[in-house]
Amino acid sequence: MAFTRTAVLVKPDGLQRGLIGEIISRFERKGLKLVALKMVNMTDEMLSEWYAEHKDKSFFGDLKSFMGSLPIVAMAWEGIDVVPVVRKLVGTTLGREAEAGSIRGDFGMSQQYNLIHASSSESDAEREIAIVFEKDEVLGYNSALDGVVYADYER
Ligand code: FUP
Repeated sequence: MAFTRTAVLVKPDGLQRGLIGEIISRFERKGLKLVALKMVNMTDEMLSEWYAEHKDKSFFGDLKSFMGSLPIVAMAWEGIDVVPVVRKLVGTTLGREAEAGSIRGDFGMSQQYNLIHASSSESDAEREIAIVFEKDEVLGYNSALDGVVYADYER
């Protein structure tokens, strides 16, 4: 089975709410592997590229100014089927409707202030990781947990 990567951002509201550790901890406990991590001030140019699919939406400008208002915490996580796994842990977009047990469901009430971004496909993940990380900032490695999290036949 293929190990893939996904991009995660803890958004400005997640930073302000002190949820960085909580969010990282949930992915760690799930058995995912952290392969890149840094704080970034997202520029308007980066955000226009990040949210290109929303460029004609009414909330585009507002969303970009929110996302650029404070640093975000950018991460890349690795695992089998990691894109859908992380989306499930994150929950649906609107916090007050998101499933209890998910990050947005447990901590969020808003649509825009929804704490976290997670890539929606493998191609988006590749594109997004390249927006925030240089190639040499994404660090693959053998984790001691690899053989505990997955059975041999799965790897
Ligand atoms: P998600 O994939 O769950 O992060 O959400 P979407 O791709 O649908 O939306 C991207 C971001 O736009 C979300 F984080 C929330 C934000 N948004 C608004 O700010 N206003 C809206 O009316 C809709 C979405």
